[in-house]
Amino acid sequence: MTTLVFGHKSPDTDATLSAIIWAWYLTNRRGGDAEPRLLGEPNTEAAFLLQHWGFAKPQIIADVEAGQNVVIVDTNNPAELPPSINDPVAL
Ligand SMILES: [Mn+2]
Repeated sequence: MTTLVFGHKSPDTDATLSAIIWAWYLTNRRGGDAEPRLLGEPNTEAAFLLQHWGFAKPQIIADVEAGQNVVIVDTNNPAELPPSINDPVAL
């Protein structure tokens, strides 16, 4: 399963770029399979940096599926995360 890496809603520069670098690290330095995601359009500064440094804008997601592997960066506030982030996994 691909691990999705994302920060908080209303992504700023640290939510956007830390998701990209952490997904890169997991994939290219730890032998994992990770991709960055955003929980909304990046703000003006983050969008500028993506364009300036030639990064593709990560896919924007509205929620996560139960059981999805995730890494959360730049927040520890559940109110800033996908609505289903705390849903239990059916075993
Ligand atoms: Mn932030």
